[in-house]
Amino acid sequence: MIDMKNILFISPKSEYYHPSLLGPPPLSGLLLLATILRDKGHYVRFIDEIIKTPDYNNIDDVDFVLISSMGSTVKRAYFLSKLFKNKGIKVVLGGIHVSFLPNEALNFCNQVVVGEAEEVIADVVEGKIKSKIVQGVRSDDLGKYPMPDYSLVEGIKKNPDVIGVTTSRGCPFECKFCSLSPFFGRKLRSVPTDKIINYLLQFKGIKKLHFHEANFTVDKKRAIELLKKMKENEIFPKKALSLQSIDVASNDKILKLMSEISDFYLLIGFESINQAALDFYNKKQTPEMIRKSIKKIHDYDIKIMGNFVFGSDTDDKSIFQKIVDFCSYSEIDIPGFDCLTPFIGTSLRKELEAQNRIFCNDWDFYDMQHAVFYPKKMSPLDLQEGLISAYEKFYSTRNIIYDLMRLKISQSVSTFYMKNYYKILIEKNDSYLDYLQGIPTRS
Ligand code: B12
Ligand code: SF4
Repeated sequence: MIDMKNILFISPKSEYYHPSLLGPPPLSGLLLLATILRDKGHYVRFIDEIIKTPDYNNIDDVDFVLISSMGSTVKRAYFLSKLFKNKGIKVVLGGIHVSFLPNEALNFCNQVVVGEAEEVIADVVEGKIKSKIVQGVRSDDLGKYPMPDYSLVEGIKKNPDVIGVTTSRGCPFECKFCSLSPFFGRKLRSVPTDKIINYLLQFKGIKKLHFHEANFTVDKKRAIELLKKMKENEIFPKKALSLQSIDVASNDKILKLMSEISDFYLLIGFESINQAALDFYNKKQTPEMIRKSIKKIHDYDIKIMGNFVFGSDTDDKSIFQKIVDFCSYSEIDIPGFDCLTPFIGTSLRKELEAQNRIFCNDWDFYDMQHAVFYPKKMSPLDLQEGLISAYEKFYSTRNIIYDLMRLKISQSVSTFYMKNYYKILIEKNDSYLDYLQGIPTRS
């Protein structure tokens, strides 16, 4: 017989606007923890602040508050943490940011779980683990955990329009700026495909299915098996999105299956088309591989959300126009532009810290949309303005008209929507530009 606890889960929303916040699924890792505790007999509430934010002043009847964190949401997590701690309620923090900075987090909460929490979370809320910093466990057997139960999310539709599922963890690569391989490790660990299929059967014709892992197709055999079973079981989401490296393009079977199953969007970190920058990022790809992969993926009528990072030691002010031109002539469907960001836990951060090049440690701005360090060949203001100019140039009225003239209707519609999203992002960042004006140049 367990001592049943009332537990409130919160997936916090950052104060700043991000285009990716438009209609995304709740954080599946946090929801998985809620599902585990519910299955153990605890009473759980799950708030995703992107869906709804209740008046927390009216919430006193809980024993524990469990809050997640990534760089851009951690200040909100700390704010909520203090709010509940002041009411005498125990607060536990977890997630990628606090896992690398547990001592910072302990200024705001009672306990911090470092890393993956499935194995320890019940013992934490049941009081069997009392240490302030709790070490999580990287289990090889992901099949023993339940799948996240979306019905726990407050305010979500009975048949949600969008869900996220994490079918594997780990990525064998070591890109310099990435916190995922330090966090989940380089070894790939997967949920058994039958378990995923059983879960997805309840979402057969869902509007959007997101695969949330770092690298969906890194194990080609597994990806083929999963996609094949989706096809056999008629699991045909209207749109599907997955994150993976460009080697997906080397496998025709995967691309064919993807094109048969859904209107697939592949989010791929191209990062640059300049070999020196790719080498700086430790990205195991060449501009030639990037060009070929785009062509191949498009041959299967699959859409590409290509991400590019600005600010490598080899980038000067000419990089922004070069990347925008590349995106236009290679017809990347939805390019995303990022500032290189020294996230906690990355080798990039260690390198820039050693060179004393980080001037901003306000985590609100660790969202890949703000210049927070001194690039080598331009100023932080140049980097910020260059990022904005890339958005303005690619998502422009001129490009919308150009696509319409070539009868690329869906492309012009998505450019139109993205133009409006990014317009808001740019407007909201005016004060950051003012701040950067005042940053002294590096001697
Ligand atoms: C889904 C997702 C989103 C969704 C989030 C939906 C939501 N409702 O918040 C959307 C699309 C909105 C999104 C947006 C952004 N995201 Co995002 N996102 C992800 C993604 C792809 C999957 C998360 C996931 O499900 N992981 C799998 C689960 C199993 O892992 P987990 O969430 O970490 O949870 C485990 C542990 O961390 C721990 N845990 C987690 N929370 C808690 C809480 C407690 C109390 C405990 C005890 C334990 C615990 O236990 C879990 C199970 O083991 C990750 C990449 C990844 N693969 O993780 C990026 C990632 C988290 N995002 C990232 C970024 C940068 C962003 C954006 C800033 C991008 C942008 N420029 O727009 C925005 C910011 C949004 C914001 N809220 O401010 C970075 C964060 C880097 C960092 N170190 O901070 C990541 C790591 C991707 C990357 N580029 O490297 N994102
Ligand atoms: S391929 Fe993607 S997930 Fe893997 S280390 Fe590089 S950036 Fe991170």
